[in-house]
Parts: sequence; structure tokens; C-alpha cells
Amino acid sequence: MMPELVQYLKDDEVIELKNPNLKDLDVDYLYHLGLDSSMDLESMFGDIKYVCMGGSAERAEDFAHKAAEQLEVEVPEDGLQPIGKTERFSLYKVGPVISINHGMGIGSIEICLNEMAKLMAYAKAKGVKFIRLGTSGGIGVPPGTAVITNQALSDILEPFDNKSVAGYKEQRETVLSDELAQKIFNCRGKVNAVVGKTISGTGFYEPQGRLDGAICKHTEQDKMDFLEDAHDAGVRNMEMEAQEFAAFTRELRIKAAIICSTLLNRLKGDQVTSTPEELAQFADNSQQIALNLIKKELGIE
Ligand code: R2B
Ligand code: URA
Repeated sequence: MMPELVQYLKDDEVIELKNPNLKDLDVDYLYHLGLDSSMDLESMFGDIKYVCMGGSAERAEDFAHKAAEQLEVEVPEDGLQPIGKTERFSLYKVGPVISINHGMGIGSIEICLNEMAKLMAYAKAKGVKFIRLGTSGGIGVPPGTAVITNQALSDILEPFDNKSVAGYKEQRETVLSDELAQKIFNCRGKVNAVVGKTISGTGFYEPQGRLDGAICKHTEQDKMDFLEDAHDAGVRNMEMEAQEFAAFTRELRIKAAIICSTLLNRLKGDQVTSTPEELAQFADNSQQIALNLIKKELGIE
């Protein structure tokens, strides 16, 4: 079935939250961010155009520094400091860009996405795009490839998100903006990049078919069948958040993209054996493509 067309937010539109209950709250506490709606969020974040998120706090800080340098945003004398609390997530603001980490897995990114969408809505930020900059296991592509996701699949290859809602299941579409994916692909520069589907694993080991977890009841043949079926279906990488990210942003009409660097080719093994220098380069590949897009859209060259 063809996915329904989405009217993504226009450049002058604010995120429209889909929750009538919020208007009854005197103050909405964005608990995991350490921010709340009684603060002057409009003057703090009203100019944001891009919310960039990746798993690790270290990478979020690193991306914030690269953004400051390349977008020529002045950094305060005491350096870039996270805003709000850092117990769970670290949020940096660099001009029109937020860089935040979302932790690992669907449970963690669900919290980050909900609170970031509310933050942007309360701040009245217009035409905000969400970009996930992550790591992943490649399927039939060499390590260091940046995979730009056009659709997220579940780890049993379902082409939708089977969302749990208050004790029942609701199917949600996980197709991402094709236009934005192509635009990002055109910003790849010298980085080896592909557009393809992404499997969102409910874990790192057994759900991704790995043979090296503490528990493994499947065979090498089971794993290879899984990976080869996925590859035949157009999947080029596997990570742990794409389904939630794609379904969530689509529900709220936020134009969104996922750019993940591959750390290994899963058709050749399960262990991540690259050196720290190689891993830093792989992460930089996705980050640089995102910065190329942001610079292009903001007219900074
Ligand atoms: C990619 O890498 C993490 C696991 O190592 C996970 O957050 C993901 O999606
Ligand atoms: N992240 C994942 O979820 N899987 C990998 O194989 C590598 C990074």
C-alpha cells in the first residue's frame, strides 16, 4: 500500500502538538530536559531551525562545536555549555541548531522526541527540521558509509511502526521525506553515501541477529538469511531508533531525516573492531553531510 502523503510543516509553521490535554496544564515540565513551559522558551529557542540528535552525549557536544565553527556562531567565553539538566540528555544550542543526544533505543528516543517537539512548539520555532545523526551496522555497504534512510522497518521487517498506546497497538507509517533524503544525498561531498531502508532493532544482539551476545539460540544460517532478506528488501543498515523517529516526526508533520554512519558490514561479521580514530571519522561523515545541508539551506558557503 502506498503511504499517505504528508503535508510537512512549512517554513513559517510552528509544530502543532496532537494532544488536547496539554492546554489544561498550568506548567508543562519537560522533566528529562530540565526545562518547563513557565520559562521564556520563545526567547531561548524561538530561532531554532534544526534539531539534530544522536545517541551519545559526547557526539552531541562534538557536533555542537563543529556547527559553531562552520556556521560561524560565536561561542561564549566559558565555552559551549549544555542547557537544562544533563542527567539523561545533553542539549546544546548553536545559533539556529540544537544538538542533543537521545540515548540508545526506542524507549529513550521516545522521551527525547516528545520533549523536544513540545519544547519547539512552546518556543514557537518555525519550520523546524529534525535530523538524527547516528551510528549503525551496515548491510552490504563498507564501514564509514553514510546511510540516508527513506523508510524504517521493524526487526521482523515490517514496513511500519507497531506502536504501543495505552495497552493497544497502533500501526504508524515510517516513510521519511524523500525530498529531504535526496537533498541530503546531494550534500554528501566526498563521503560514500547511499539512500536506503533502515532496520530499527529492539536490541543490539539477538534482535539484530548477532552471534556474539551472551545468549544466542539462532544459527549462522538464520543470521545470514535475515541479513540477506533485508538486503534484498532494500535495507542498507540496522540501528535502534529509526522506527520511532520516523513515525513520530511524521505524525507531527515535522520534516525529518536520518543519516547514520555504518561502523561495520554485518555481512562480514558482528564485532565492532574499528579503531577510535576510524570510529570518529565514521561519525564525522554523517555530521559533515548534515552540516553541508544546513549551510546550504541557510545560504552559508
Ligand atoms: C546505534 O548504535 C547504538 C548501539 O550501539 C544504538 O543507539 C544505535 O541505534
Ligand atoms: N549500532 C547498532 O545498533 N548496530 C550496529 O551494528 C552498530 C551500531
